Amino acid sequence: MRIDVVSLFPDFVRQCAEVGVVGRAQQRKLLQVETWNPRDHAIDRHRSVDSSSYGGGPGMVMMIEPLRTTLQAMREAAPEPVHLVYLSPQGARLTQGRVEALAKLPRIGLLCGRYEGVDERLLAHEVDEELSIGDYVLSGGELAAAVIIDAVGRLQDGALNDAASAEQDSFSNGLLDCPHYAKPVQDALGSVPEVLLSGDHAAIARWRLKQSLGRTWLRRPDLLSRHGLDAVSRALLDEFRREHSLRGQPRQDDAAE
Ligand code: 4FV
Repeated sequence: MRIDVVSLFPDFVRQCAEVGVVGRAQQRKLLQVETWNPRDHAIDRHRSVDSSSYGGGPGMVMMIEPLRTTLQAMREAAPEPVHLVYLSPQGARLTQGRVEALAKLPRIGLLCGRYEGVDERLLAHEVDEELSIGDYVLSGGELAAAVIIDAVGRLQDGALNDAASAEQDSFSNGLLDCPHYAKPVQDALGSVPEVLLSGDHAAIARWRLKQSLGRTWLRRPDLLSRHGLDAVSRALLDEFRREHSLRGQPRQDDAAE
C-alpha cells in the first residue's frame, strides 16, 4: 500500500512512520509513505501557503495554490488512483471499521491542514473523504495523519508477526480488549487469573470473551448496543453482570481481582 501525505511538516510525519510495526512494514515493502510539502510548490517569492480568512476573524487559511499544484504532482507520482482524505474535526469519526476499509486500498492520500484549515473550494474539488480522530482541536492534521498511517500500516498483510493479533484487536469484534498479563505469575500487585495458566484454550477463550463483554458493558455500553450479541455472548455477559453485582461494587472494572 502507498500513502502520500501533504504536509508543511513532512519530516514529522515521515519520522512517525519509521518506527515499530509501521517502520518494519516499510522495510518489508508492505507499505510506502511519501510526503509532499506545499511550500515546495509555492509560486510567490515569500513561498506563501496561507492568507487571511475572508470575512475577517482570527487566523489564516491555507490557499488553493500551492495545494492544487502539490496534489497534482502527488497524483502523477504513481499510477494508482488516490483516495484523498482530509483530516479535520468536521470529518466523520475514525473507527476500526473505517481503518480496515482504508487498509484494503492500493493508495490513499492524507491532506494535513494547518492554521484554521484549508480553502473550502480546494476541499470540495479534491477531497474524497473527511475524517476526524476526535472531538478536539489540534494545531495541525499531522498527528491525525500519523494515527491513520499507524492504524492502516499495521493491518498490511505481513506487518504484524502474528496476524492473529490483528484479529484479536480491540474493536475487531466490536468489543473492548480483555485484560492481558505477563510474568511474573505472582506479584505484590496480585496474581495472574488461574484460568490463563490452565492451558485449557477453550476456557481461556471463554474467560477472555467474558472479560471483553464485561469491560465493554462497564466502559463503553454504546458499543454493546451498536453490535448485537449472540446467545453465547449474552449468557457470558449476564454471568459477568451477576458476579459483578454480587460484588456489590459500583460499575467499575473488576477483572484485576
Ligand atoms: C483534527 C482532528 C484537527 C483543525 C485545524 C488542524 C486541526 C487545523 N484533524 N481530527 N480533531 N485538525 O483538530 O483530525 O488546521
